[in-house]
Amino acid sequence: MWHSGLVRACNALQTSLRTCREPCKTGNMPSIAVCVLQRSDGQRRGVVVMEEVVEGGRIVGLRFLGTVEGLTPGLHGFHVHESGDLRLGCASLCAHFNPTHSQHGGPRSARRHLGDLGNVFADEHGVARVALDDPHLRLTGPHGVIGRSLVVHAQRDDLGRGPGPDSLVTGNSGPRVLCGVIGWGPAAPASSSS
Ligand SMILES: [Cu+2]
Ligand SMILES: [Zn+2]
Repeated sequence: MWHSGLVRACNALQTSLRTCREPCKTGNMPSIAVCVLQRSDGQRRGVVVMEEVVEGGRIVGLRFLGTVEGLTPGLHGFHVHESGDLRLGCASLCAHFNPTHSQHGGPRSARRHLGDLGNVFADEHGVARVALDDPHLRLTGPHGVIGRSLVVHAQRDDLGRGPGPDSLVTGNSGPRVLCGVIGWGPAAPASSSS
């Protein structure tokens, strides 16, 4: 029976029956996005939730909140990459999200890829907390992140300050150690501030 098959698949995914059977009310437009960050071997290492920041009825940015673990202590480049294609793991996520055809920089650089979110800092336990607002990115539209991806790199992003030509392309942030596709999440819980 297809239904019991679904339930079994559900349990195999360690997802509750309730989650599988009931709609999670994403609405007609996403109110949050979610990215589960994994290693290339599929091991899960973190979650980042994205939500648009609204001030005075206007969207003024995109907030990234989450935790990533299993990193080497120190700074690690953190970017929105262009695609959400994991067929070759993190390698097929293409370059930094760059709809303005600019050069690599840091999140506060005048010239930057829109996907340039700088670095996350991993503590001595290898845990990095992500908490940043970006004024340019959105959930959807020309600057939208949904359907794209997040990548955490092995090395520090030099934010375009060099050395070498790759600084203005990748920030010399090295291999992609964690990545995940950014997808629609359920409707955000009502915010007490709005
Ligand atoms: Cu990157
Ligand atoms: Zn970049």
